[in-house]
Amino acid sequence: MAEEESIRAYGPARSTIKGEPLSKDEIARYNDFFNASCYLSLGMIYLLDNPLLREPLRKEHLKKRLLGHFGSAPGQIFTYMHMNRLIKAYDLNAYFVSGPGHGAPAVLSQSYLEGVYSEVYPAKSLDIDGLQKFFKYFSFPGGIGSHATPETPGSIHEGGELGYSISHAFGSVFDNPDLIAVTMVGDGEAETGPLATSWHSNKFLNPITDGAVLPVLHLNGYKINNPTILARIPHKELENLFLGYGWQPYFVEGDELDSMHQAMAATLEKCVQEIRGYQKKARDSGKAFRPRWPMVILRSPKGWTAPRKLDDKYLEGFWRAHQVPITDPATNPDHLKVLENWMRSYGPEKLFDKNGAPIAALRELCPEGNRRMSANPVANGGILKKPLKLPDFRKYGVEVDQPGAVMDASMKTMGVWLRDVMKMNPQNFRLFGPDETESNKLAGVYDVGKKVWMGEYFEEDDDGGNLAMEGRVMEMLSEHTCEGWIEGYVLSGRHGLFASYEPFIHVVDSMVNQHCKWIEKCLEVEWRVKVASLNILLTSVVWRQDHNGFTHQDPGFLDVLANKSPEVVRIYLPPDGNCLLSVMDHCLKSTNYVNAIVSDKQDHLQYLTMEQAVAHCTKGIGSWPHFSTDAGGEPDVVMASCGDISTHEMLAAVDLLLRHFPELKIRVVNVVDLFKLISPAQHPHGLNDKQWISLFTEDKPVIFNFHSYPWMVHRLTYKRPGSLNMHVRGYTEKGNIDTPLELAIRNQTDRFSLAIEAIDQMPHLRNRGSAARQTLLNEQIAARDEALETGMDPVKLSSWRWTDHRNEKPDDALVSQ
Ligand SMILES: Cc1ncc(C[n+]2csc(CCOP(=O)(O)OP(=O)(O)O)c2C)c(N)n1
Ligand SMILES: *[C@@H]1O[C@H](CO)[C@@H](O)[C@H](O)[C@H]1NC(C)=O
Ligand SMILES: CC(=O)N[C@H]1CO[C@H](CO)[C@@H](O)[C@@H]1O
Repeated sequence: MAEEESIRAYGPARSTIKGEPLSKDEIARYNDFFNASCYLSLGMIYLLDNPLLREPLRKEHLKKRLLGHFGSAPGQIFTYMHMNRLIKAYDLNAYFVSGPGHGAPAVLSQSYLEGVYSEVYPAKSLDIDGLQKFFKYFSFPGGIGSHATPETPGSIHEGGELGYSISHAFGSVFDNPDLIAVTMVGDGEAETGPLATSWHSNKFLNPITDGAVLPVLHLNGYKINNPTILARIPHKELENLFLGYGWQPYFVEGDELDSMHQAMAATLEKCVQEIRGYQKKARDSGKAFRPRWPMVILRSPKGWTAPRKLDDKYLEGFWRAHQVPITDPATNPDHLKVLENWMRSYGPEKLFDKNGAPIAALRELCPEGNRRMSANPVANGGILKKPLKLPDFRKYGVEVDQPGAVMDASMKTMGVWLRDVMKMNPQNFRLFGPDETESNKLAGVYDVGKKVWMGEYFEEDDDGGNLAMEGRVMEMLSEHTCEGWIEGYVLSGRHGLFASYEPFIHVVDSMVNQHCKWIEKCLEVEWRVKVASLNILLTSVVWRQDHNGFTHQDPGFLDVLANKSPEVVRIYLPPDGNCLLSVMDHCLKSTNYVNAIVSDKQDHLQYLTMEQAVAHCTKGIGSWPHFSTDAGGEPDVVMASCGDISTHEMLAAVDLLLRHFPELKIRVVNVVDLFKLISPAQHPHGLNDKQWISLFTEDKPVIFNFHSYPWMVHRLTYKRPGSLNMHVRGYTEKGNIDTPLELAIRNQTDRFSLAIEAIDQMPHLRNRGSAARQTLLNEQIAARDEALETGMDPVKLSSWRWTDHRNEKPDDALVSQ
């Protein structure tokens, strides 16, 4: 095997870019800086006391539990410090994304040496006491986590759940033309689906209006207990892989430090020059293009600078260096000695002055002020966030002169408003989605913001493709990448909306989980300023999947979200178009939440005027007197609903009931804000029990038609007064290729099932109701038969419209045939 094709991380540097930009003296200083950083990383993992080893190391100085990861740290440090040289030389606006955030000692040590950590946390001062605390609180109860958590200055990416570094980084550089996100990608991380697909983000980056991501693929060869795939394929194959992804990979490989410094310095400089060169070319000419953006492949040993072996076990350059490299120093005196010698080999007595502060020569290698990567305000995006300018949604509403009798497309209406949101916020609002904007009836936005596309173009693309080099809509068929982009975009101080098919948002359940955890933790970190909410619009919902069938029926994302901390999640199910507008307006103004908004994309009945909708959505839950017959009195039954289609069937059921039993006192209740149902002790939106009773009563039957799985409503209303009277219908995982009504019948959420349930729950109707019950059952059977026979729902039922029953004299009411 030729020398340059070796896939081992040993020996003098082998690099694509040749050059020796550093003087001997500089190399010496970089060695010191690297050693100081590695020392700090080990100190965090091991030392409770004696932080500068001014006494012989004794087991009492060690933390009782040894936690954290060393293996990843040296390579990350190496990259970070060499980027500092270029930030200073070129006055770059850059920050660092640590893909394997478990290598947090790397970024924490850099923040400490930059002085940022002490500015943010004064107790962790730049002296021996501060250093002792800095070490102690790492991965320690009451301290900070062992990843690049929200407490970490300069981090927008925790890197706990692996796979999102590249998509986060891209999200942060969109519409940030000066910014460079230096992004360390773990070679283990690179095996994940989300990371693998995110390399394609380079087809969506505009060199004029966006900044750049500089990925550094960290081939340290191992994961926890396995080699990594990318580190064990031939050199050429690896190079070709990244060429195929459209990147220009530059290799830096080896472990001999002096030559590695030269290689890394030369390579990163080449990358920075190329990035700035492409940007200048595009910006000077005004012509955007897709360059082959540079990336670095850094092949260095895992646990670089650790002892090569501990007893007869490999350590440096092997998976055993992944976490705590020497696990038993407290009980094994020989290993304690090895650890001490190792730590001393970095020369802490030379690197820290008599007060325990890093020597000036180290500090001089760091940039200043906000150029320090851990001080970059982009990583505390709330500081940079400007509120959106929002057009008055009231002006975009649907005209509702006859409630429940007008059909309109809620989503399309909202799309027009969204278009104007884009128009008024051309640089800090984007719409993200996996190829569904058109299908989701949001195409109105293309009038002002096209779909970003830096790939090749065909003539036909002009035919409604809406592709453009510059645009506001980000579409890639990867929910992971879309979610990562919007997270990065929002966390760096901007605003966005992610529109997804309801069933396939599950693809990013776990990413949304992680984002919820991040923003929740941020609430506890004083210096973090709130960012915009992450808004997820769920459409193409479970109840309208006529041609897609069972695979496309899954409303369960709401269950996932409901598990998250109530401080950071909100769930809205607007029943009609005016409510959707009101809810969207609210969500785009809100901060620090994940908002899920569920709304179908097809034409639906409209129930509320704009004025009523605003009042209803402000309350989040309410009775609808214009659909109720209990005016001022006790209801016989409460008919409740949550969700647009569920509300439609529920009102049709009310209509059926009133036709059969004109004297019935029915109260119609609608829920927009799902967390109104839960106890206020569990969610700030929850109704108290008095408010609850005023809507649902404590002794009358409640038939509740829910958009999603019915158990969720039971779970939210557990222990509510009268909760045993609550009869919830929802999707029960029954589906196929169905007509809308037939699908509802299968899940017993159709008007007949609801009306029958209501009859069954009213004791005074049990005997009298028999005839009506029979009629309803017959109608349901006939409807189902017709659907199976003709492929269509009976027109009489699908074209059902609400008629006002409130002024009917009993005789007016038609008893169903
Ligand atoms: C999605 C996900 N799966 C599994 C893990 C558990 N895990 C933590 S570290 C690690 C190995 C990571 O290897 P790599 O990305 O190469 O990081 P490094 O070698 O720099 O530590 C694994 C599997 C995780 N954090 N996230
Ligand atoms: C840096 O640390 C290594 C041990 O990892 C040691 O061999 C080397 O001498 C140190 N360099 C300096 C300049 O002290
Ligand atoms: C046909 C069918 O499977 N119907 C089911 C619909 O859901 C209810 C519960 O709400 C089940 O009891 C039915 O069996």
